[in-house]
Amino acid sequence: MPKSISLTRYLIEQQRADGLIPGQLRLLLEVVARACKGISQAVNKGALGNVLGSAESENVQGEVQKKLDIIANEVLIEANEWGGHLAAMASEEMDSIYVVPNRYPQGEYLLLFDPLDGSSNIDVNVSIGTIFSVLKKPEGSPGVQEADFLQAGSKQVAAGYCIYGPQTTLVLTVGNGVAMFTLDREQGSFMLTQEDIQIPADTKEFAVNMSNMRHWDAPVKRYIDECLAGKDGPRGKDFNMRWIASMVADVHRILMRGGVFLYPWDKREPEKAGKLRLMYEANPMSWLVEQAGGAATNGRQRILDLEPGKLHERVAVVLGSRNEVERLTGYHEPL
Ligand code: P6P
Repeated sequence: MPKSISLTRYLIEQQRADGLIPGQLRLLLEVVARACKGISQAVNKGALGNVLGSAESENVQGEVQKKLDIIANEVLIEANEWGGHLAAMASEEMDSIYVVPNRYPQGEYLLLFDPLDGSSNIDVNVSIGTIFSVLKKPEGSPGVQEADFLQAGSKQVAAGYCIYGPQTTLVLTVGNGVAMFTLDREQGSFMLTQEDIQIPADTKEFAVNMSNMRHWDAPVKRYIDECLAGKDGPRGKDFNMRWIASMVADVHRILMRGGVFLYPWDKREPEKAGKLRLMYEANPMSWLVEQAGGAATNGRQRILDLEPGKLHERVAVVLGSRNEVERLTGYHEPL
């Protein structure tokens, strides 16, 4: 791979090669990447920038917001509202959609994001990240309303995340495989460092919050028990466990070396189906994982096939190495 392919060059060359990235979408992705650079700067300042700690407010999920949650949300809104490529935005941190103000031209895309996922890790200096998903505004829809966002994950035209860890790394798909760009802080550019990322079909590593085990349904308990039984059990191999409690970091590890990630249904809040949000966490991550050869279900159905009923809908998530996801999904009764 030539050493110096920037995100801009990559997107232009993809646009030429397969037309998957119309000009407006390329501009949108470059604006999102620039916003992630700004968020990375704020995250990296930490205590020096007075950005740690809670903001004394709650989001639509009823979660206490961190200062950086709000900063990241504002950076994404301000970066994207004026460019003319978006009709509206939706965020984990905002109750309702944000329609591009009339003083700016409206575009054909809808941008959804979790501006800073894993924010419980901010104050303890553990990797966090921005997750984003791009949909097209339905044709002929006068203006833009929340219902325009309620599209299955299979309708996404772009999805990605930016992880703020030892490196700041942007991982992106437009439907033609998964590419990774590492931020070169001297140049201020995201540089292509890996393309056509592939998740191994098998793994010996699972990621789940084990403290919730007593609340899971039987198929998930069976799957994890078999992993814990190791080589003397039905799986015939020992498993390792990782849980960073930051979806971006856990999914990034799986894209880099395989594994299976579970945030399963939990009997404590059965109506919520799961903790993670469908539109701006599960859908973008599921598309990335599928584009890298993995699989993603809610335990029974392909996540990307789920028809959303609400903007902030939650979902159970099992994603990663295809053979492991299919095994666990197979333990559930078909619908
Ligand atoms: P728990 C972070 O708050 C998040 O939404 C995901 O990033 C992460 O995978 C999960 O919640 C962690 O949840 O219950 O283990 O703290």
